[in-house]
Amino acid sequence: MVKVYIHDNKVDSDYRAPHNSGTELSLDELAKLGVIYKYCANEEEVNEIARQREYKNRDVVNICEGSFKSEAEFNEKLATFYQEHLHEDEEIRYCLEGAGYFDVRDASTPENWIRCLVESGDLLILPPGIYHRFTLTTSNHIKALRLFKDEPKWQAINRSNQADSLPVRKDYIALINQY
Ligand code: KMT
Ligand code: NI
Repeated sequence: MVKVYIHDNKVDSDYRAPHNSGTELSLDELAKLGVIYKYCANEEEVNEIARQREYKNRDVVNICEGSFKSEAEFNEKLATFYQEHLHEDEEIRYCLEGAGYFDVRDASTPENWIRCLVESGDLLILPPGIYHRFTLTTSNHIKALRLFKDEPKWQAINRSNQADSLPVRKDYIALINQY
């Protein structure tokens, strides 16, 4: 079961630490950011969601130090995932093993991050245009299923003025303003 809370915004310690400010959020509050959480007991349940939402591709990522050629490559990958970014497509991630943190930007207090701790069985649906980032926990391992609407390719657009003015970003702002 996912755990959702406001990140303490402290940058002076390991970003893989929990950084729990002590303020938890409900799944309803998370849904107001357009983020949907589901627990899936098995991959069949994930397949059903993928079918309903017309997903065409997927891959499995195994992120731990041993799965990269060098420590430098591992650190580089983590740095990429931890860069604040958005996607033009919806992002579905299903945690198969291990754990990870998906941080999504709060809408009412945009300097805040909402941290979602996912573990085995947790599935998150991030809407197109939401700014987010990802990192491991101190256990340093996640195996996750990544679902792609179309191209089996991970395309991230880092936060910038240009990203802010993309139609997908404007659509996202319009979406959350309805809640
Ligand atoms: C993303 O878009 O931030 C990711 O796909 C992170 C890696 S999935 C565990
Ligand atoms: Ni992403």
